[in-house]
Amino acid sequence: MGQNNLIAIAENFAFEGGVSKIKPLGEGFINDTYIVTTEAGTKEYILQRKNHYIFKDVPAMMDNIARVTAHLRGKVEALGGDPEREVITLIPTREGALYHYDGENYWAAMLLIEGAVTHAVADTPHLAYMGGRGIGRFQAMLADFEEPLAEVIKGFHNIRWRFEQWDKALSEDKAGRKASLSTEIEWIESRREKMLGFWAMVEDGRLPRRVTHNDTKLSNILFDKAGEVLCVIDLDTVMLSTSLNDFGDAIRSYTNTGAEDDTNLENVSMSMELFRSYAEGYLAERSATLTATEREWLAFSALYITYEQVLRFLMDYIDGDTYYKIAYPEHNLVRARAQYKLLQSMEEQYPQMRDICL
Ligand code: GN1
Ligand code: MG
Repeated sequence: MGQNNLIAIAENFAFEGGVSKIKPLGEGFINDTYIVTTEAGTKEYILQRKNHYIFKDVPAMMDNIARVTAHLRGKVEALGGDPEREVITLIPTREGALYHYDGENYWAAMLLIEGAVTHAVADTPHLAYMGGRGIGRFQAMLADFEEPLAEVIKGFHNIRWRFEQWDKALSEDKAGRKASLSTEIEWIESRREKMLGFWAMVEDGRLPRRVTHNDTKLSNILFDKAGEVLCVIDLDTVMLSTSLNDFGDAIRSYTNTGAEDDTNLENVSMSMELFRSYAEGYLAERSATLTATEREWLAFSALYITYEQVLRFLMDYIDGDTYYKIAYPEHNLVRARAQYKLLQSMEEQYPQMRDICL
């Protein structure tokens, strides 16, 4: 979208000062994100086009985010922290709405946190430890949030639902790719029962539902220059689920010695050192409040979420690449293979992972 159109959209929001410049930020797979500079120059902002093909009810999603951030703000203030740096601050439109609808797309805005740093890879155990603490604290601050939350994406980490989608994708075979994927399909099928067994504990309440971020990859955490976690961003998928999702997804992201879409599978494995550090950081904040069953299944959640990610990348490839943004035609297949390599590495190391968490 051109600069002038973007500026016209940005001007709907209650920023301090007229909008002077907009530039793209980051490489999210789902939304489009921009940095907005204003003439006043005192503050910068984030403007996001929310993908409403994926987030089918953007107003409900923004309502979730507004209520969760208000709750977090209360906690940060009570602890004497700086709520403009330790929580996302949504910027409403000039009419006081949480989003702007331009007739085609939904837009939302927030304050940019100055001097915050994101990391693409966890290159030190300390970073992983701090990330674990950050997510642990995020969950702890939301432990007493008791309002309902909209389910913004149906069955997001629900493998039973993912299998329904998967079975449909296979039977439709929209892109005609199924025949060439028998090996990869077997990766999924051979673990189906085991993964359903885990999810059954969420369904029958053995694993409690709590406020969960659901997308805890490293790049969704802002650090300050000293390496402390400032806040957790990208709250689009905040919902009620098992908070083990957040542990598992973080491990999938932090401990990978290669890239999520590495073409060289030799690079990909799970680093036990980073696993240990993240787990220690997380447990420092959460060990008092986890149930015995949560604790027992904490390590397994990394296998579960990584498996789910293999399934989702592969399913999108089978569907003809309609969900994730891709940079080249085989991208989703490359991602699926690289995540599968990571899953295998976790499976090999599972006994030790489990010991660390107990
Ligand atoms: C997507 O929001 P973003 O682009 O960071 C996806 C996550 C996946 C991730 C894979 C709403 O995250 O579930 O784990 O890509 N988010 C959604 O990197 O599907
Ligand atoms: Mg996201």
